[in-house]
Amino acid sequence: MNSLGNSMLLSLLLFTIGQPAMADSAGDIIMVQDPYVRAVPPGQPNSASFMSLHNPDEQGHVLIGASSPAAEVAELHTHTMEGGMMRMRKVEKVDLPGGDRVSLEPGGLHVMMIGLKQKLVPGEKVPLTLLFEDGSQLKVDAPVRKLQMRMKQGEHKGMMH
Ligand SMILES: [Cu+2]
Repeated sequence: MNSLGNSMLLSLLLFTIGQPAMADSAGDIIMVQDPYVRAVPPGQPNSASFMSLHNPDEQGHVLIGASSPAAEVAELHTHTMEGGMMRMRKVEKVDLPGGDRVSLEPGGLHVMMIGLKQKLVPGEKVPLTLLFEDGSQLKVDAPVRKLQMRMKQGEHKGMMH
């Protein structure tokens, strides 16, 4: 084996040994409340999942990604206003400050599920794995839920002539 191969093997070994103890990992500490995945019509390639993340720890933790067997790719996204338009963009991480709660909700932060590999049937559960900066993971089962479209303001029936 050449020296490059040796050093790669060594760093792999060090990486394995250097794994943080799981006892106080984010995956053990962070509490996920009310996770759900948005039901989408058949043929729709993407969906999103939402939840509330509570960090009861004194120190902050960081969500850096997610994965799900239901989608090719899962990305952390947020919504921003750009030139009067709501746009989604990918974020590299979501900070979870100690003692605080962060909501992933429609119109804000969400886990984007890109390239759906299965139908999202309301009532069924979709496994979702959250990945944290310390290398730990947290698995949740998120039920599929149909989101009601919000009534636009001013859409009431006109009674005046
Ligand atoms: Cu998105």
